Amino acid sequence: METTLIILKPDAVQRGLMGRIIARFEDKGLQIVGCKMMTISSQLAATHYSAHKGKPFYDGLVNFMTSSPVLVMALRGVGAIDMSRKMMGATFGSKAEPGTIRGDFGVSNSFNLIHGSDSPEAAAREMELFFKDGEVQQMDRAIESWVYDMSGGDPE
Ligand code: 3AN
Repeated sequence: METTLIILKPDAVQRGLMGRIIARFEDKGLQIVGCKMMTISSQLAATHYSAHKGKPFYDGLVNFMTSSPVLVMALRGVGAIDMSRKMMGATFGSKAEPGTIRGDFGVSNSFNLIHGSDSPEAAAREMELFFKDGEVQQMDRAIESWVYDMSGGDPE
């Protein structure tokens, strides 16, 4: 099982898209094990996006991400990191395929609605940055054996 960090960005929150985006992940079978609204500080945005420091879009990105509240989510599932990235679609709303979150809900390149960790290393780092101890739940889902084939012992 993997746990990935998803951020519904200020545009998704302001446009009232949280419910529809969350529903897509729940419909898919991914489990929400952490969820909260917060306003990202400049310091946290700088740490989170440190790989992009110096790029032409960096200042705009930090301003955008700190401009209004976001919703952060921890999503758990087998292959949750790649699966949620596929569901998000390409980085730019103008290029993202229909059927993806960015492809269906946005046209902008910089206001692209959602962030998702892009590797297991990034997921571990980002989960630590955005969630404190005790904020991510360990819970058994009653329907787990209908979401996954558990007949071989491992979720399949
Ligand atoms: P993704 O979110 O699809 O993983 P990254 O990691 O390449 O994309 O970029 C991180 C964020 O930086 C993107 N979500 C997007 O908001 C912003 N970004 C990346 N490239 C550009 C760009 N050329 N112009 C404006 N914003 C960009």
